[in-house]
Amino acid sequence: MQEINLPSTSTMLSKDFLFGVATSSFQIEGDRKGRVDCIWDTFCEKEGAISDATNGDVACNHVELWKRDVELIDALGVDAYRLSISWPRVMKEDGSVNEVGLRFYVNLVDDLVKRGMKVFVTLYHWDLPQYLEDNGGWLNRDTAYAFEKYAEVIANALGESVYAYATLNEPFCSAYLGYEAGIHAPGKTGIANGRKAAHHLLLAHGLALQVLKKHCPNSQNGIVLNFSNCHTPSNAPDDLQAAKLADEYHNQWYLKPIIEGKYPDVIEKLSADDRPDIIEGDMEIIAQPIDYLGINYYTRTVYQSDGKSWFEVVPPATSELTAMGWEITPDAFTELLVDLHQRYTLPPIYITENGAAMDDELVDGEVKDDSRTAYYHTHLNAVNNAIEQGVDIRGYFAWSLMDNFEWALGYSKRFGIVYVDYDTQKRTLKQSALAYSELVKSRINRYISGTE
Ligand code: GCO
Repeated sequence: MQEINLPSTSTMLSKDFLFGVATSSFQIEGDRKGRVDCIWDTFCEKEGAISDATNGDVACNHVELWKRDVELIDALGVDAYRLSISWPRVMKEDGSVNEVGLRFYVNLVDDLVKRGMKVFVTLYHWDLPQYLEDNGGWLNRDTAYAFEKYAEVIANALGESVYAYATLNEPFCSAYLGYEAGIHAPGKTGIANGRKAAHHLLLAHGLALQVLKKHCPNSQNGIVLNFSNCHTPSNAPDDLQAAKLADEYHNQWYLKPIIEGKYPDVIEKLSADDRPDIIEGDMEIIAQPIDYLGINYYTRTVYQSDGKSWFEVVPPATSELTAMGWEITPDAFTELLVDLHQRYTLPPIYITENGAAMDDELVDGEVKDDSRTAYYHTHLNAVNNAIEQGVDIRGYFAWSLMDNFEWALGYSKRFGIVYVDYDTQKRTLKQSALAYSELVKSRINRYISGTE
């Protein structure tokens, strides 16, 4: 069996470094009747939107099976679990709280805490209540204020039993994929829409962060952003310029406002109509200090000039791809972390997602996913390399605990370290889960034997 190893001198093997697994509400929960509709329910009904024409009605049936899932997480030996809360399970259209929905999360967090687990809660992992979308969703500034109210409900209910709160997960995906490229819910398109949604999401982040800091000052309060290096096929000045623009447009657009209170220069290239409306005071709300930055990383992207002073994606040329068609680029992960560290004054970092979809097969009760284990091995070592170069990284979460609803690709892509049989809801640990668990548990043996 393929193993995951870190150098014995790695600080990642010390007690303070957290290892965890991650999931999100819509991708695993099911129990649609226990909540109001969200934009993903609507999107799933749209012809051709989801490649296998599935939806989140049942998913991993986690709302019913959560106790078993928590036992599974505990058995892996991880220190932390990252989950997200379904806004439509908690807030009803009239602004009142769905007490049954809220209780679900209170019980879940309670159980995790009792087991000694650190709980990372994301408030928004893309499942916007449909009633808010009906009023414009993230194109409507009011949605940011609705998010602030929802954040207050959660902060009051869960309080500081949550180790770390993230306001948003990957606003890039919500804004760009959802409102600009149209491949995620709600399927809107256009630059103006994408940029407006991004600004309102960042505003929502700032407003919710204030709430979290007020009610849960001892929790770690931050945000989760995704990054992909912007590489070029050549060193031609046009391509280098294209990659710089892509980096500003897709990566720095979300980080720079938070750390430095301003959008990157690429905003100047947009027509006045495409720029977001920034009201006085917005950037100050967005730029409040965060306690930590969550980074999600999967792969690099190669860009070239489109010949019109803008950028376009160059499809991967290598055969080292995951089932998503994403290149396997661990060195680029180190490069990215070091680069962000050099560019900005950042708070401590958690790697809140990293992992790979592979073509898994369950044979005789086993999933021999060596390629996924190898991915974890190389990417964990990439994190270690970044730490050695001075980047302050405090933890790592595997995406994902278990196979789940992979958005526009439905159940066709499996990211779990645990295999889910969607007919029986049986969970089976893949070999990558065993290897990850072994790595995590090997640390405990180190503390006990005092070799740390
Ligand atoms: C993301 C999301 C996850 C995805 C994962 C694989 O990073 O896009 O947080 O929900 O499932 O990334 O695409």
